[in-house]
Amino acid sequence: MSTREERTRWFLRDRFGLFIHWGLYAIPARGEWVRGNERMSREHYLRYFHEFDASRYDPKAWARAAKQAGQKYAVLTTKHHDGFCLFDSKLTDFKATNTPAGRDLVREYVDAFRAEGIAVGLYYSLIDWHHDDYPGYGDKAHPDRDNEAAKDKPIQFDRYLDYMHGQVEELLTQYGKIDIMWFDFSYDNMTGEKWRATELVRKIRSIQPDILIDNRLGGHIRAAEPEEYAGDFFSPEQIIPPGGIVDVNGRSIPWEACITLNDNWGYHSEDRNYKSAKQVVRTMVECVSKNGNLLLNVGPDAKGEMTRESLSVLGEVGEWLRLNGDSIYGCGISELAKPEWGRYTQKGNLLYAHVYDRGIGPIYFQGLKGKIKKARLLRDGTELKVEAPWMAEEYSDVAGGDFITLKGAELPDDMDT
Ligand code: JFZ
Repeated sequence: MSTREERTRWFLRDRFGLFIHWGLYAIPARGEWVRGNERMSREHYLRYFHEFDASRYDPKAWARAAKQAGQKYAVLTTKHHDGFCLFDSKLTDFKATNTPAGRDLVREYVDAFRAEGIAVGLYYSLIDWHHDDYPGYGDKAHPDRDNEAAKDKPIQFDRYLDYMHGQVEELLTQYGKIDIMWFDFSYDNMTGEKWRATELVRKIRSIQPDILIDNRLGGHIRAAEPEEYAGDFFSPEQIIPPGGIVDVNGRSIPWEACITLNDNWGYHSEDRNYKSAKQVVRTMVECVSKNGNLLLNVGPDAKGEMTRESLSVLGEVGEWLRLNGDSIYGCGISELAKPEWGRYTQKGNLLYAHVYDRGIGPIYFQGLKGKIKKARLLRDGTELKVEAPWMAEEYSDVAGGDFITLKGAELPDDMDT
C-alpha cells in the first residue's frame, strides 16, 4: 500500500480544486441545510424530489469552467446531509435516477471531468436525514430532532452503517479510478469507530489504493501515530490556519482549506455576496504560502447551471493563473519569513514574490543580499533590476537584504506577482 507521502504528491502539486454542492436543496434555493434549518418534514422535502429535473445539467461545461479556472481537481456532493443521492445506488430509491432527471448524474460528472484531465473527488455525507436508522431525536443536526414521535422509534444504527459502507463501495467500484473521498462530518461522539471507520478505510484502500481521504471521519491526523482512519489531509473550513498545519513533531501535513464563493455551499437565490477574483487569488496564494491547497466551492442552481457570478470569478482567477500559475502549482512555503509587502511562495530555488503593498520605489528582500541571481516579472517575463538605491548601504547592510526595482514594470494595483 502506498504511503501518505506518495499518495498526496499530486495533491500537493496541484493546489487548486473545485468543490460543487448540488442537490435537491437547489430548488428551495436557501442553502444546502434548508431541510435541517427549517425543520422541514419529509413529505415537504419530497416535493423537490418529484420535481428535480436537472434540465440544464451539463457537467462538460462545469469541467471546462474548472479547467479554464486552473483547477486541477474537483469534488462533487454525491450525497449531502439530506440523504439524496446523485448516483444510481442500488441501496436506496432516494436517488437522481428516480427523479424527473432520470440519470446517474455522478457518472456524467466523473466522465466529464476525467475527460478534461481533472482529478475526480466524491463528497459523501456521513450525516443522513433521510435514512430511518440515522439517529434523529436529540441530534442537533437532524430535522426530526424535535419530533417527539421519533423519540421512541427504535433504530438500528448498524443498519445505517451497512448502508453507508455499501454506498461508499458502490461509489468506489462503479466509476473507475477515484482520486479523493471526501467525508463530511464527525461531531460530538459521532466520530471515528462510531462510523466503523477502520473497517471502512480498509475497504476503501483495498478498492482504490491511491485514493486520498479527508480527515472528517475523525481521529487525530496531527498525532505522532494517527489512527488508520485519520485521513490523508486536514480540512479546516472557511479559515486558513495562520501557520499552516503541522503534526505534533512540527512536520507539515497536507491540508486543504474549503471556502465557498458566496455565503452558502448549496445554491441560495438571494445570496449575492460573492468574493472577488482578487480575494480568491490572495486566498489561494496564502494557502500555498503555508503549504496548503484551496478547494473553492460553487453551488449550481436547480437546473444545473453555475451562477453567472461564479463563472465570472472562476474565469478571472483562471486568467491570473494562466499568467502566474508557476507561482502556485508545485509551490509551497518559503524558508524566508513573510515579507512586509506581501507573500512568498517557493519552488526549489525559485522564489515567487506576491507584491500586495508596493508603495513607491524598489522592494526590499530581507536576508537575500547578494543571493538574487536574477529577477523577472512573472506575468510577462520583464527583467527587473536588482540594485541598491542611492545610500542603500546605510540600511541594507544592517538587515542583510537586497532591493529589486520594479521600474518600468506595469504592475496594476491588484493581483500582482
Ligand atoms: C459541512 C456541511 O454541514 C456543510 O453543508 C458543507 O457541506 C461543508 C463543506 O461541510 O459543514 C461543516 C463541517 C465541519 C465544520 C464546519 C462546518 N467544522 O469542522 O468546523
